[in-house]
Amino acid sequence: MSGMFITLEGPEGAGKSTNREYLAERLRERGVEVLLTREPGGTPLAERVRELLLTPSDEPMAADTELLLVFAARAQHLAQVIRPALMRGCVVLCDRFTDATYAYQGGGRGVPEARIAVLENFVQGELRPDLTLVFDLPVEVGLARAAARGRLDRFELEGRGFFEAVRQAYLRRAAAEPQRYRVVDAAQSLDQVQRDLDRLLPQLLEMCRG
Ligand code: T5A
Repeated sequence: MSGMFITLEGPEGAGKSTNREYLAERLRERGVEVLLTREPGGTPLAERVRELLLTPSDEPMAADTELLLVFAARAQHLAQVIRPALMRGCVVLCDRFTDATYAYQGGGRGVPEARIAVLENFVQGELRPDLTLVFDLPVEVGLARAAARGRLDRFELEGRGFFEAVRQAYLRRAAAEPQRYRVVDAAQSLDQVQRDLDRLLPQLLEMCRG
């Protein structure tokens, strides 16, 4: 595949969506063809699975059900959107991907990593992101930003301990594979975060063109 697959990760309210738009603009200004997408979701069917995952319900969702729904949506997204875009040579900027599964279902829910890895290999084959930006910030700051937007989704109703485990899982993954991950301090002002992204841009462009 000739394109490049960049994922944006981090806990709630870290600024992934805001900065995904910002990065896409900077890349497009320089003539790069960019496709923006997100998980869970990214196709009409996968967006319906997203609704199942995010809508609060009286029936508790078993951790394995959640895990399988996340990967079911991902299989559809890969088949319909991500793989075709990479084949066309696009840069795919995706708001969350399988690192979120390791962080939320693994770190947050306690699903063993080995079980996640089996599904990762089954659904993705050898496909992994070329680069992952982890927007890191203290849990309270992210939750306050998410709460300021209004109604909370099924994940945002979890307690502080859940999100602390999510954050630590992201940081562990980034530390274990520094060549793939860049950790961005997302607690800074938006201007400062975007100045940090500007500093990453030459390296991104080199990867896109290389
Ligand atoms: N999930 C997902 C899993 O459990 N497993 C998986 O495998 C996958 C793929 C998806 C949920 O699904 C779970 C994780 C999630 O809980 P989502 O809506 O995609 O939900 O993800 P959220 O993190 O909930 O999205 P948010 O919109 O809350 O966070 P973002 O995208 O990180 O933040 P953003 O850009 O929308 O910004 C939030 C607010 O903060 C402000 C923005 O203006 C906005 O109002 N903001 C800042 N304010 C001050 N300073 C800054 N630096 C700011 N940056 C942004």
